[in-house]
Amino acid sequence: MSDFFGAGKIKYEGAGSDNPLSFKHYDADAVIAGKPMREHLRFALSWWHTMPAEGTDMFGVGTADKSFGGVDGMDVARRRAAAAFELMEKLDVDYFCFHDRDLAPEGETLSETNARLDAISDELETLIKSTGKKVLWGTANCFGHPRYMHGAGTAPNPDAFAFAAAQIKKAIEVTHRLGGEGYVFWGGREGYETLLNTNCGLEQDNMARLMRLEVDYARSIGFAGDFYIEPKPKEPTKHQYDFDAATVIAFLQRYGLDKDFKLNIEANHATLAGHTFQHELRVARETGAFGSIDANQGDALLGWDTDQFPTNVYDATLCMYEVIKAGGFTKGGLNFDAKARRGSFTREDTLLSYIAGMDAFAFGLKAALRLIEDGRLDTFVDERYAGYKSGIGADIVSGKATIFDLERYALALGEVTTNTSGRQEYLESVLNQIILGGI
Ligand code: XUL
Ligand code: CO
Repeated sequence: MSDFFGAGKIKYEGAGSDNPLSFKHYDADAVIAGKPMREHLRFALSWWHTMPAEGTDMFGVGTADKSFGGVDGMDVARRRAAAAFELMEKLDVDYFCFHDRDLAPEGETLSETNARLDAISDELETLIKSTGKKVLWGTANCFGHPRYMHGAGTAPNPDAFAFAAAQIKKAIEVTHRLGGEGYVFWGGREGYETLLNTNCGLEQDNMARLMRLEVDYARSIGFAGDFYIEPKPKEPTKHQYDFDAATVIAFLQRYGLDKDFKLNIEANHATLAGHTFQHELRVARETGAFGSIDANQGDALLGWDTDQFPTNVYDATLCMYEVIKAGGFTKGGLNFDAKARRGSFTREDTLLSYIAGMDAFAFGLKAALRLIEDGRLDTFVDERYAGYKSGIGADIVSGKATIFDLERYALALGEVTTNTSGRQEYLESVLNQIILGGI
């Protein structure tokens, strides 16, 4: 194994440890609620932020050297693959996620690009076999190249649509070949800058056509993984069609794709849509569309996707509460779609960022289990809706009550006198007690 990152394997040392290169909460093989923590959490490394991203922003060039001593494109790509597996080994991260273009640079033609991807896939296949690491999901970068300036599946130019179709077909083949458990569609430029030049109806019809073509092809080659859509309301475009979980679910139902897709919910995308992370997870769970998570956090004061490593234990707890209520992950997992800050440019910063994120979610898992075991929240919610279990409430739920029955009932009632307190502050104090009690 390479030694780019310098530290040994990161070990669990418990909450009292002051060793920064240790886990305080993530004890991968400790069994809680019937399975090891690693199986509850299914952590994944995001190739794009971790391996090639050098910290470039709108105002400055990169600050981190991600060449790993390589000289040209494919040499660097191979070294990054070795470094990624070293990092996963050291952090005990079992999965990774990638875009096709994260793995290998584009060539002059699509055939050359595909050949490069195949060459890197040969190496990845060997690394996967020797380490047991797995692909959580793959995807295609159909937003970075100038050909996709107006979108890919929603491009006004059918040549761009065709190119995207071919690129995604190849990305699905690579994901399948590497044993991927999922495939993500994130609509990087599938939206618009102005309605003045946009045919929204045709664009969305075409996006649905592309998804149907790709899903059918994937199933025809034996890919049995999950397909996900990752909602995001804006950035890079002013308005993205996959705005939020509810919008995506309506889109899937409208085009008859709801049996084929689940959702990959990203925390910072929820914030950009004006929702909490928990809200998006709740919508996914209650519509049976919960699939996977891009675990990161934004900055409440900023209006863009900062993709920070998640350290907010309240959000992590409420996220894991929804995951457990959804029955846990099946093929999905917690992918850290997160990057160290531009000023945190060292390799040790990469290790420390992952440790911080993994510990926050390990803590969140334990706190969410305590919340469920404690039962006060669940009992409160059950009792709040108990009126629907008998009398007029049961008749509403069963559909037995007609509009005339309800009118008769209301007339006889005179006034509603049965409201009780929502007790929000009490419930927030229960949450505090459980979270803080677990330190
Ligand atoms: C961008 C984003 C993507 C997707 C995969 O905001 O989240 O990295 O996760 O394309
Ligand atoms: Co993401």
